[in-house]
Amino acid sequence: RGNESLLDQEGRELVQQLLELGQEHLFAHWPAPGDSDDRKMALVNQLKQLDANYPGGLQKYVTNAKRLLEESKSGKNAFEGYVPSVPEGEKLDFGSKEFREFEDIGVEASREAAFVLVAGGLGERLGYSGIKIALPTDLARTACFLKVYIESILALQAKAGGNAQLPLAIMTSGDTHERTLKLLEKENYFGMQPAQVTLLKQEKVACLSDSEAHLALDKDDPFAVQTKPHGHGDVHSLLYSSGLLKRWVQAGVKWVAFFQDTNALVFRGLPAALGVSVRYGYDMNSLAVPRKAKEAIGGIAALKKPDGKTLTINVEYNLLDPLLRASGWADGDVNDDSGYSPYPGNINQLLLKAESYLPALEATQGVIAEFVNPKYKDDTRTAFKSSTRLECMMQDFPHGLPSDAKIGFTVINQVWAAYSPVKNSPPDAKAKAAAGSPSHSATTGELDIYQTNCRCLQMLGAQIDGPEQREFNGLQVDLWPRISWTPFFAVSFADLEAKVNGPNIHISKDSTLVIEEGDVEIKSLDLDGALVVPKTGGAKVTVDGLKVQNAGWKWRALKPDKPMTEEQYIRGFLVCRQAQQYYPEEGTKEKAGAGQQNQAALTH
Ligand code: UGB
Repeated sequence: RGNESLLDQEGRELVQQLLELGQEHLFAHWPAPGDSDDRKMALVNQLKQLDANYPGGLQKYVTNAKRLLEESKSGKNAFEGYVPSVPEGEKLDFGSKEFREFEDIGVEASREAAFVLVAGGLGERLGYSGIKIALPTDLARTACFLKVYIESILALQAKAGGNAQLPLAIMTSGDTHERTLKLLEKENYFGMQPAQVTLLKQEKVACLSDSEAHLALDKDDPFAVQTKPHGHGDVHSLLYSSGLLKRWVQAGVKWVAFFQDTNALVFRGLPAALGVSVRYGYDMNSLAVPRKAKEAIGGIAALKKPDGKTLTINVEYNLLDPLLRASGWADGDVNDDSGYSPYPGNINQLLLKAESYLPALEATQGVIAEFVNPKYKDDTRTAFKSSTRLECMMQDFPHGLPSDAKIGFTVINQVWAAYSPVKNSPPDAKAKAAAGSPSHSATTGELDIYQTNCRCLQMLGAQIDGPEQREFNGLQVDLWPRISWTPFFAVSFADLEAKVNGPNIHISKDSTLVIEEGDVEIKSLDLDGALVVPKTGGAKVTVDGLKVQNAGWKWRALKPDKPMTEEQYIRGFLVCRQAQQYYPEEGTKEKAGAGQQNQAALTH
């Protein structure tokens, strides 16, 4: 009371609205006018911001929160009464004839695709202080994730020919926005036109302190509301509220591909999955992996609802087992004869058909499915251990589609081929591996790139020796020859097939091959050591009859008592560059720093 005069019209209306929503506690402690006025204004300004950031404003947020908290309190299972079955979809062997056919269709369709990278998360779980997309994908080529993604899109764009510019949106957050922008600017957008790239910044949402959906005030500052991230599902509302999806569709975009921040192999599977979307006309298609029963990733399931309609959607692993048991499968979530669960593993790499995505966003404003996950103090399920908030996940999008929408999946049967994200810190990765799960570590994220490249060349008839069994950060891993190339060299099997003559290639097990130039043909090569094909600035490179023998580059396990960088720590190794050959030799200057790195490496 008495403080009304401090507020403008908008502020007064918002406060009034919040009072009607039972949020008196936000203002009850306010002293008389003249005392702490600037702090009161700071709170009202923050509330205005929170109101503006959420579709439907704080009124809608609190109303949604009350409903979801009520459901949570009563222990309602989101999938109660639903009967799961295995949805329709395609399972492909990486590199098979069928895979390549789908890939060809997908590469062709990508001329009408737009790409969305969700990169609002910080690397806390990984034990990395920077933004994850700035991490090198591998220490042979040392290109960062963002560079690999952009190069892949540009390589697809080059195939589209003409003036095509495939658009890229990057969802950032307060934690990652500035650093993402700086990285792009510093690297000249890695070759993209700045206008091709749109950054969409997600904002945090208000925290809730109890089951009545009271907004939580900051413990140290009674003039501020606590906030937390709303989740990667924000990407849908941002594509809607920014008008970006609509503009893309007007410009002819037919497909929208979503991917996560640290999976360097995503473009190995995405074109084939796009081919599957095209052939079957999928409104939504999830690139997926074989999933071990009970593995801690969601399973994609077709759920028959009590009204007879079917919803194909990701079911989180903790819900899948009880759902199966409740529907008559007494053993719950178990492997079938293939040794895997029949429900494919969700990896959040999604392909949406723009024609159905846009109307779904317009109908829902992009707020598709929220949930709340409070940690209760006791069985009364009223008070929380700490504040909670509404969250949303991008894979829950099927809730926004009509019930006759075509939703499918594309599994790549080889787990190493299209999904090896960098998510877990060394101790967590070790624990996961010990429990028989993929470690999803920086170690495997890098080594799977080499494995995939080696196996691609093997499929084309090359003789690739190895792998060697090694231990890094306590993980038992296969170290294949370190083969890493720019996507301009090969973004598809068809590219690779056209550029290498497999049967005339031999690479020994401790070798490294780095290809930075796109226009390279390998007619014959015998490599035992390290070979770098640097950027030539456009001149075609033909490797023919080349025999390389040198001391090469060594992947050395770290010694814990020696100095190391964060990038090395999370992998458990560093690279000792002992000797290499450049071919053609003019490119050598670009690698002048290699010697310095070598000095550090020698201390290990
Ligand atoms: N992200 C954002 O952009 N904003 C956010 O608010 C949060 C995240 P995590 P998560 O790959 O196995 C997902 O944290 O959420 C970005 C699926 O939900 O790495 O634990 C973030 O930057 C799960 O079903 O993953 O689990 C990153 O790029 C399963 O598929 C992405 O969202 C799991 O990934 C994912 O964030 C998996």
